Amino acid sequence: MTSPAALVFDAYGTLFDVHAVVERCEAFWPGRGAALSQLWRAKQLEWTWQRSLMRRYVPFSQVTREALGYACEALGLACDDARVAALMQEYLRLATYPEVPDALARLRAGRKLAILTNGSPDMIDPLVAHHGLRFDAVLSVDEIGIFKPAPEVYEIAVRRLGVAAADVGFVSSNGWDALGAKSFGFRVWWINRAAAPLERLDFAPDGQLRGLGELPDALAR
Ligand code: LAC
Repeated sequence: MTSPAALVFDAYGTLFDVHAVVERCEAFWPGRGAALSQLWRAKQLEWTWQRSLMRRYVPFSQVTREALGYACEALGLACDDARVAALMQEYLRLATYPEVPDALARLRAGRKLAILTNGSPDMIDPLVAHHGLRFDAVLSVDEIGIFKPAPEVYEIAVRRLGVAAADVGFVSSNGWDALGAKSFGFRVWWINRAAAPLERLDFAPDGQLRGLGELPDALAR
């Protein structure tokens, strides 16, 4: 099979580690950082799905802030505006997974690289700039007002990159996003760092890898 003309990456959880916030959470609430980070992320995602089904889009930055407030309340952690602001700031400089910068540099030759994310521009643009990462396009669902895995979202990449769906390689660590992209018609690599079981939706990504560093070789096969 020919190598994809464009590679499109999910952002949060794939390139950037959302649980990089744990350290700051720990500093505020010792012993509770990991639990807070897990619930924060879980609610952030759940509400994107709920809002999309209800057609009640708001930017991901708002969803993320509201999910943080909910998670603190649910866990009984006192949280003021200053702590919310500090943790939202952390989201603008989340660590990349260690292999990401090198892998992106190796993947760049001869093809377009893009991000397609739920993240609104006020979140994703500063984060990409913080790490000095170079992409041909940083695409956000914000331009159409519905979250992944709505098919319209994946269509953004086809339209904006000018590449047919079958020529797009989509890369995500979020199993539900990988399958959303596969359902749409992309070739999909699921970055399954945690060796999690596949979501049971009757179809599968084209490949499963343990990290982004394995992608250049997978594309060459
Ligand atoms: C994103 C979410 C799925 O970056 O993490 O789109």
